[in-house]
Amino acid sequence: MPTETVFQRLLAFRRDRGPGLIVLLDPDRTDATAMAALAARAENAGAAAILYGTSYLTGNHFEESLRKVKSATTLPVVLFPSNSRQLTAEADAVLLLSLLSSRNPQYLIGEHVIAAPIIKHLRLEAIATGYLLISSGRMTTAEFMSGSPPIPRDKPELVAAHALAAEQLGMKCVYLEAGSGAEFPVPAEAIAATRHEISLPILVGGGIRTPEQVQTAVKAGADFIVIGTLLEQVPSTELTSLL
Ligand code: 1GP
Repeated sequence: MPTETVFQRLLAFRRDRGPGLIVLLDPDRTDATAMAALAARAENAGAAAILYGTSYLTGNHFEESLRKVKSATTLPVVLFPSNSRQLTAEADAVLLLSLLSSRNPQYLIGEHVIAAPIIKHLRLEAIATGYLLISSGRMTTAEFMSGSPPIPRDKPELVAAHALAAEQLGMKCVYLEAGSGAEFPVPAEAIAATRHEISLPILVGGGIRTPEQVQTAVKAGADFIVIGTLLEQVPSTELTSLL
């Protein structure tokens, strides 16, 4: 029997259990033991998947820590790389992000060309993702590193048009990103406008810290909510209370 891909698992999760939580683990900000414990808790709380990656990568325990995370959970562990240095066969898949809100070719296609033979060699499942940065109150690492202004948060129609382009380009999902630790999460209007325009799964993340913010995003049409900083800052957060 052919093995189910990670993307198929996510679609099945959404179909059978409704909108889900995805927990982001950042190896630059959290040590391996704490990440493994978080991964186990995420699974017990019914999360859909783990994202693993960081916006810069200063440490040198990337693979070793990932192995520890993998050994603590049966959830799919999906790479969330900011560049081609963060690719490893230890993961189950890679969220292959094209920063469609940018006009910087390096993050639209340049990094992907560098990564393509590596992804093939590692036999990693690539989940092509239209990645849209949306302004969130202050400059984020992703904005600074990519040299790309985010889409203004009061232009939901622009967010939706970028998402529609992602769908027409054949991407598998769209990620509306306010940036890790964002002051304000992605506005409900931007999520709702995107939901109205496309049928692809929509991931929403950045600055989501309360059950109300999760509910707002879900009501607006998000399929998966990504949570990172909250769990680093308040590790005891009850994940089940968020959804
Ligand atoms: C960042 O969307 C993710 O890429 C998660 O953001 O760390 O603010 O939860 P937070």
